[in-house]
Parts: sequence; C-alpha cells; structure tokens
Amino acid sequence: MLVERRLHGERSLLHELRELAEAAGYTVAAAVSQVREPDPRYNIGAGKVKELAQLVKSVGATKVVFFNELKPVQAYNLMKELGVEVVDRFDLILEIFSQRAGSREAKLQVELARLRRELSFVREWLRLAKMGELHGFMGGGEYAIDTYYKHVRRRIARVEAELARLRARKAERWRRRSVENGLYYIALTGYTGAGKTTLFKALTGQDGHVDGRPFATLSTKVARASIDGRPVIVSDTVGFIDCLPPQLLDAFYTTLGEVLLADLVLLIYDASEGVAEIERKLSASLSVLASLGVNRSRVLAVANKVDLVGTAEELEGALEVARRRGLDPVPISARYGTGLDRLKREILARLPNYSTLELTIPADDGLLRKLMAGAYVREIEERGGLLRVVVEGREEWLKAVQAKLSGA
Ligand SMILES: Nc1nc2c(ncn2[C@@H]2O[C@H](COP(=O)(O)OP(=O)(O)OP(=O)(O)O)[C@@H](O)[C@H]2O)c(=O)[nH]1
Ligand SMILES: [Mg+2]
Repeated sequence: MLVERRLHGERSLLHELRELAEAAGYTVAAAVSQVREPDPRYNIGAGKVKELAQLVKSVGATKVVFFNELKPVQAYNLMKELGVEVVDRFDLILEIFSQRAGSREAKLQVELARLRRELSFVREWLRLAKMGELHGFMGGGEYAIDTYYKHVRRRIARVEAELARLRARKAERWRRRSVENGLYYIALTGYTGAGKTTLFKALTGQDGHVDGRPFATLSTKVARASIDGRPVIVSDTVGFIDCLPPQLLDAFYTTLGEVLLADLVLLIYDASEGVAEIERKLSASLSVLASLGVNRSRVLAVANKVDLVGTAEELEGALEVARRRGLDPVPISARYGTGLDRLKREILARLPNYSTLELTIPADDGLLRKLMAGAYVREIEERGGLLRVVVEGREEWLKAVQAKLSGA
C-alpha cells in the first residue's frame, strides 16, 4: 500500500512511487494521499493512521510504503499502529538498487547508502536517548547505541576507502584513454527511463539492459563508438530521480566519475510526456548535474521518443521546456534512429579543443594506426615514402604526437 503526505499546492508523485514499487516487485493494493503539514508522531495525521489501519486489513496489504521520508520514531509508531512493515521511498529505492546491483562498485554503493542511512538513524536514537524519550524503544541504552554508532562509522570508512580505490582506477583508465589515446568522452545522463541505454545501443552497437522499469541501469557501462569516423568513448549511467535521498546521491552519483570527466554530457529526456512532467524531470536532472559540478556549457539536451509525440505543436512544447532553461535540445528517437545524424553533428560541434593538424609521418610504422584509433584521419597522401595526413582530434593529443615526431 502506498501513502503520500504533501503540502497544499504540491503535486502528487504517487504515480512515480507506484512505478518504483512495481519495479521492486510489489503489487500495489491501494494508494492514499493526504494534504497536511507533517505530524511529528506519524508524519501523516493521527486520524489518517486509523483509516490506514482499516485499509491495510481490508485490502490485505503486507507492507506500507511512504513517499515521505520517515524519521525512525515515525516508522516505529506507524508499524505499531498498522501491524505491518512500514518503509519509505528511500528504503524502496535502496531495495531496487540492491536487487539490481551487479558490479562490485554498485554493491559497495548500495552498502554505503545503507550505512549512511543507518548512521542518521543511530544519530536520531542517540538524540532521543539523551533526552530520555526512548521508553524501552532501544533496550540496550545509550552506551550500546554509542558503540554501535562507532561500529557503523568504521564500516562506512572502510567502504568509502574501497570505493575511492575503484574510482582512482577508473580515473586512471580515463586518463589513459583521453591523454594517451586522444579519445573524447561523452556521458549519457538523464532521468530514469529517458532512454539513455537505448541511445547507448544506437551509438555504440553494444547491448545494455532495457526493461522500461525505473533504474534498469545501475552500473555505468562504457564503450567505444565512432561518430562520423571520430572515435569516442560513450558511457551509459544511472538514471536520476526526483527528491533523490541525499545519502543515495552521495553514494551513487558523486561517484559518476564519467560525468565529471566527460568532455560532453548529454542530458536525455522523454519528450513524449506532458509538459509538467518534462519540466519536473528536467529540473531534477539539472539539479543533480549541478550538484555534481557539471557546467551547463558542457551539457547538450536531447529530446527523446519523438516517435511517440502526436503533433508538431506538442513537439514544440516539449522542446520549449528545455529552451526555457537555456538548453537547445536535439529531437531524436533512439529506438527508431530518427534525428541521430543531427545529434552526431551537434556532438561533434561541441567537442572541446577540437582541431585539425597536418602531419608528415613515416609510412611504415604504427603511427598511422595510432592516429586512426585516437583521431579522425581526414586525408592521407603518399609522398616519396612518407605520408602526409590531415587529422582532426583533441588538440593537446595531436600536438603531443607532433612534438614526438619532430623530436624523433
Ligand atoms: N517509443 C520509444 N520508446 C523508447 C525510446 N527510447 C527508449 N524507449 C523506451 O523507454 C524505456 C526506457 O528506456 P531505457 O533506454 O532503458 O531508459 P534509461 O534512461 O536507460 O533508463 P534507466 O536505465 O532506468 O535510467 C524502454 O521501454 C525503452 O524501450 C524511443 O525513442 N521511442
Ligand atoms: Mg538505462
């Protein structure tokens, strides 16, 4: 059963909570919404709790999921009154993440988010214990809680250290690819379900998991692609979501090294949704990107699923939402390949430090192959045993190749 409490004038997000619950494998028996200020005891009003208890019985619900973040005491009070397990949206998202975490990194990230959450719970217990408000809620008393708190802190430090090692290795791989091999890095980002993985497939030919449920992708996937002959690295990333719990943001998104290091960040959104929904998801995505430190100048917006958009006016409306935020979206259909040519042109036009260089190289060594792997060789001409080539690519890299040549 789903429950949401919102303030007057706030939009309901029960539809999204439902998608999440279904993605976690639940069948939704009922959904309840209440408009009021939070109640410190239950989050919702005490009268509503009685109603919920009735409803839980009549529909036979075995679990209640709140949209709102519950304080430990609220969850505890609610469980006592409702007689079934009570979780909030954070727990639900974490449940999906842990079901789907495949890679070592994703598993560690789930653990970190869980530990961080636990830490904030323990802090709350400690606070209540100090105020003498626990009334047997935690039998062990303040000392036991304090010991546990230290234990959680130690585990957090250990997981963080391992994640830092993984991240350093990733950054090193990136450095090799960009600095040593000249490749550009493009990150696909956007709200969950926007079509990142579908576009990733269309650009790289590599398969990814697509199932139409939220958070289909949990681990970043990286592949080489050729954009009109220009070799690039494309990465598919974890989707964003509205009201992302801060502990999850910390655990999952600040480790999106791909996004931080990317030369270009594509922000994909589903243009087939209503304008209000597009607005909500775009602004959630932009605020995650901003909190990751991604500059707007590196962002290229992509309006996906135009095959589902009914009329030209609707499409215009969907593009206008992004324009109002200073973005100039490229309309595409990742599924049917519509608009990909224009998207590729726009990508190329935005690659930073892209330049053209003419080089004369020996015909017989591996340099030509190296150039072709890291840049776009536009022209090749043979001249008396030497090759005159015109290459386009990352300026620093081309200059480095040139310097090596003249030094040799
Ligand atoms: N009609 C249509 N459907 C699309 C298009 N692109 C993606 N979809 C569908 O939208 C759903 C989500 O697509 P994904 O590619 O998994 O989206 P994602 O952004 O990777 O989602 P997460 O991994 O959950 O963040 C799937 O059911 C896709 O088949 C498109 O251009 N047109
Ligand atoms: Mg995906």
